[in-house]
Amino acid sequence: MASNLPQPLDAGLVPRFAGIPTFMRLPTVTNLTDVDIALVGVPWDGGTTNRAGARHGPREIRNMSSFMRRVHHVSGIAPYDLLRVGDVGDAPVNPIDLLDSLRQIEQFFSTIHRAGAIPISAGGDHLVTLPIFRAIAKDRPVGMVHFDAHSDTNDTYFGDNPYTHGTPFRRAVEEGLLDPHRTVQIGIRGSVYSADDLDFAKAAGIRIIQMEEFADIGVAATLEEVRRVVGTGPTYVSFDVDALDPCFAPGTGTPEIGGITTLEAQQMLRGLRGLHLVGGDVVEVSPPFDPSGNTALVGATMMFELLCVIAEAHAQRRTIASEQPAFAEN
Ligand SMILES: [Mn+2]
Repeated sequence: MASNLPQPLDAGLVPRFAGIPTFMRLPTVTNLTDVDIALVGVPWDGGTTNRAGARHGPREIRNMSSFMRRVHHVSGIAPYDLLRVGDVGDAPVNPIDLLDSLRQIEQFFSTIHRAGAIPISAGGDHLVTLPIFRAIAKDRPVGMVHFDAHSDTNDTYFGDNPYTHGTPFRRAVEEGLLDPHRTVQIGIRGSVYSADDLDFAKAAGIRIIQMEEFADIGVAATLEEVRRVVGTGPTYVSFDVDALDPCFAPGTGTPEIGGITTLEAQQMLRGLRGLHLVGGDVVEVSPPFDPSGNTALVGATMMFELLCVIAEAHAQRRTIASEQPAFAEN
């Protein structure tokens, strides 16, 4: 079975520093019906309000993803033995036109969604999650596990501009794409524009686990709360690398000190096993602020962590669907 599925380049035959860099050294896939999980780049940072550069994220994450191997060392999950996974390339973008980019990204992800594949994406700034939601959540809202230093639920910037990387989840709630009652934000911290910055999110019903609360209750209790909030419904995972302390991930546009460690973040992603996961992304890796490449390595590693839990969830749903067609559900 496994031999029929796309596999990463064999590091025993082709050394990790050789070859054309794709996500996880997987084959490039042009026919979207050939994959169950589509690894996608979204090289766009037109929603960035401060330090730009995340448009270069997908290329560097692809490069550093050559460090990933085939099997998860804790869970034992071997994603490439479960499902067809491939690198479907980058969403088309327009670096000088925000609205055109949102349209093009949505269109690309709609094609992936219609083909029946689940997207795991590398941004790009955090606004890219909005057109992804417009593509994959238009039939029913999704819940979300959201790692971030910022709630990204502000209203407008620079006058009345509704689309920045500080606003995607307010728009997603307004558009009925994101169910706020099934949304949990982890790691929120840092100074705010005004004391009422989080009022919209709280009033909408989003569960905010501020960094200070996370530091108090720890990984296990946070995971319990995550499970309580998102339940069994379709759930998306969005991982902004600025959720991490900048000593682990300095290469990002809006760093905030006092953040999550890489190990804590990995433990939390591993703890999402068994949820009804329908996609995910890693955003805000900004290579111009990442001279060592470490933030891109962190991004690639979190993408692999996501891939493992999402592949397992998707494969289990498939098995259930094939045994009990009445319960088939995307
Ligand atoms: Mn964010």
